[in-house]
Amino acid sequence: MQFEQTFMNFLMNHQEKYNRTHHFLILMDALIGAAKHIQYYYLTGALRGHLGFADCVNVQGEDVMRMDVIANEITIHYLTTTGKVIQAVSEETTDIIPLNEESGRYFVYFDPLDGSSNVSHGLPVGFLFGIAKRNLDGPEDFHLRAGKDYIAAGMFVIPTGTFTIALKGAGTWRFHMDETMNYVKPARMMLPENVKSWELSYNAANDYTYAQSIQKWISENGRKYAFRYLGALAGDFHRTLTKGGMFMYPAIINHPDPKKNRPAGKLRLMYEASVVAFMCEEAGGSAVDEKGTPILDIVPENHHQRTALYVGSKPLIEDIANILKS
Ligand code: FBP
Repeated sequence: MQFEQTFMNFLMNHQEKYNRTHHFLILMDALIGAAKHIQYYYLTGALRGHLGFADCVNVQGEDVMRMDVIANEITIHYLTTTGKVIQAVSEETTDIIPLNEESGRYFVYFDPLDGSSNVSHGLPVGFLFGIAKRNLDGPEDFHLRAGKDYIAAGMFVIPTGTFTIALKGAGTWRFHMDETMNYVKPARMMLPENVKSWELSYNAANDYTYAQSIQKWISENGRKYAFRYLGALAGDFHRTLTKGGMFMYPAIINHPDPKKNRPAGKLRLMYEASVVAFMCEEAGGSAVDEKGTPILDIVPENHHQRTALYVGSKPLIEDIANILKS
């Protein structure tokens, strides 16, 4: 019989190796529990009629899916049970969620169900999270953390049962769900240097609305790489991490209908862009915004702040960053 190392065993060894505490194990156990619960509801969603709209809009002004509400409720429940979370930020909750502000140890920023346009089709979506730690050397001022201050970030691709997590200074690791619904078999992820496997991923229907410099870059370089687009950040970035290349969601600034312009970008900084940027950097890649600024250096002014995103293999991101800065 073949037995694989479980994620929790991997993490306990990591905590022991770096002389860390049990607190983080309790938090990660809760996030794993939430992901499995969300996976179950998504897998049975079509049968149970959970894949429709919830007849309400979220703080972003977007129509909310029933599964967004279910996934958000499940995640907040599990985070609350730990007693370890100071505050949480969720894409589906307008305000910052106070949980254990006195004795909590971590801030958790999450998107409980990323890739809404795939939900009604039962296609892959994601559960994204970023974790930062309380200031243990003095009073906590509850400021919103930049990605570079995260201690961990990860994503579950649902319902494929793939879990990828990056631990600060310890790399990015991928796990797969086994027959007992445990995440097992840790594999270290490093973006491949061989450009032959690189892929580009972006919403090609929008390319005429991007900055002229980005449109020019696409026309000069687009055909050098395979093109793939799932329409869910978790799924698309999952491929970028495996194959190399670049995922991008540029600012939309030349849309014929000015109301559809998104000069600040579409994706959310704290629980989408910083999460994939953190995982990408721990896997040897990088990520920038529309000004060519490293995503992990951006200090949020608002917990639902948006940003443009270019993430992937360093040579491509450096190339794009030089164009964006010029
Ligand atoms: P939410 O679904 O969580 O709002 O996330 C935004 C998102 O769906 C990303 O997952 C994806 O990369 C992008 O928007 C797709 O946007 P578009 O449909 O404009 O290509």
